[in-house]
Amino acid sequence: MAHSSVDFKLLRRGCTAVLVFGIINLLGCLFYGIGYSNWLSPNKTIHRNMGNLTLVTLNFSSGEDVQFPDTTTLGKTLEKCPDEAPHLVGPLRIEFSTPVSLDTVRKDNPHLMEGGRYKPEDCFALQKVAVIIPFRSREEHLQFWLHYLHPILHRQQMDYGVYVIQQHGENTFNRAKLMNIGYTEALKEYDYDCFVFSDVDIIPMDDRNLYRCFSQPRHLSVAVDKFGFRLPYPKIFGGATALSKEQMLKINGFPNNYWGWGGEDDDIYNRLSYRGMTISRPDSAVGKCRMIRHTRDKNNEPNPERFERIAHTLSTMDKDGINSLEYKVVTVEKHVLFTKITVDVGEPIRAKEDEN
Ligand SMILES: *[C@@H]1O[C@H](CO)[C@@H](O)[C@H](O)[C@H]1NC(C)=O
Ligand SMILES: *[C@@H]1O[C@H](CO)[C@@H](O)[C@H](O)[C@H]1NC(C)=O
Ligand SMILES: [Mn+2]
Repeated sequence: MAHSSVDFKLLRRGCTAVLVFGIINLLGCLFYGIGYSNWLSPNKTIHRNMGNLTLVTLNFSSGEDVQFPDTTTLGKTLEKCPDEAPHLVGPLRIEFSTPVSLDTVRKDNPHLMEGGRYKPEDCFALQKVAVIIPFRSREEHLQFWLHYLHPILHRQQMDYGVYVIQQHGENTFNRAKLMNIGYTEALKEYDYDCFVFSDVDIIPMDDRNLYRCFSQPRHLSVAVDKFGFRLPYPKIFGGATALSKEQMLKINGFPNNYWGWGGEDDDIYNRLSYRGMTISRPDSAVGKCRMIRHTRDKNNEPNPERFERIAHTLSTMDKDGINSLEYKVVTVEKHVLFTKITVDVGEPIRAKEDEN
């Protein structure tokens, strides 16, 4: 009896917390909703300045699947996985009130192979996907990410691996360079044909949001709660994205010289657009995501050079990217749930020759 009354108290406390959380969320949505109403009008030019960028035409491309080479010739007799994975469930309940332990996540995902690798057992995956997470001291976010994403990726039937690319030391954070490193290091391990780049705090709210590649570069985090479940501006290409190896090579990867917060994602958008590509996105229902709330990280201040840099992408992209990438691997750790590669990315060069 005493036992059940304790349970009840706990339950009541839990409910109050959920209610308060809900109200806060609702207020947040209202606030953003009013501020950002009518952004989303496909194929319409919206001239509004969001404070950091002038907007241009939004082009929703259909996002057809890419045809990757037939993999059934690799000695396996398995049939190709179906185009539509049969175990998807649609909308998911995502919340961050109760921390999850990696032990639990490991138990929940018994099919993982060392290094956070998975491959469907009963069919041949359509794509080989490396999921790259640029990272530094966000252990709690990583736990949520692994807890939610492994089962989703499992249901999506991809042959995938999770790579956490951790910036070593205390220097200013360099997200795009970490993503270049993840791309390079993952390719040394396996013949991946698709690369998903995800911030550690972005969780999709629908498993029909496929974490794989399409005929055009894919933006996955299209309707984030933080932005009132809308695109903050049409050219946004941050958060979580997917690029095929071919698309990566076309743009020479990402810039290596954006130190601190902001702009690197806009540079990547510029690169794609200068190479004639358009952005593919799921619709705003399937593309709903939650972002784990957090305060600004240490040593990731807004980058004062970002506006200057994104104005010159066209002339810098061919010499700054995968072809100029330099770094040192500090450690490689193979965990069950992920591969963690700690890297020394160096520090900002403020010299003249680095300017365009
Ligand atoms: C929009 O996308 C379509 C199909 O991908 C393409 O043909 C068209 O040129 C694009 N329009 C703009 C303005 O980029
Ligand atoms: C503009 O804001 C978006 C969303 O927060 C961010 O991803 C992007 O990097 C910013 N761009 C610049 C130039 O500050
Ligand atoms: Mn964040």
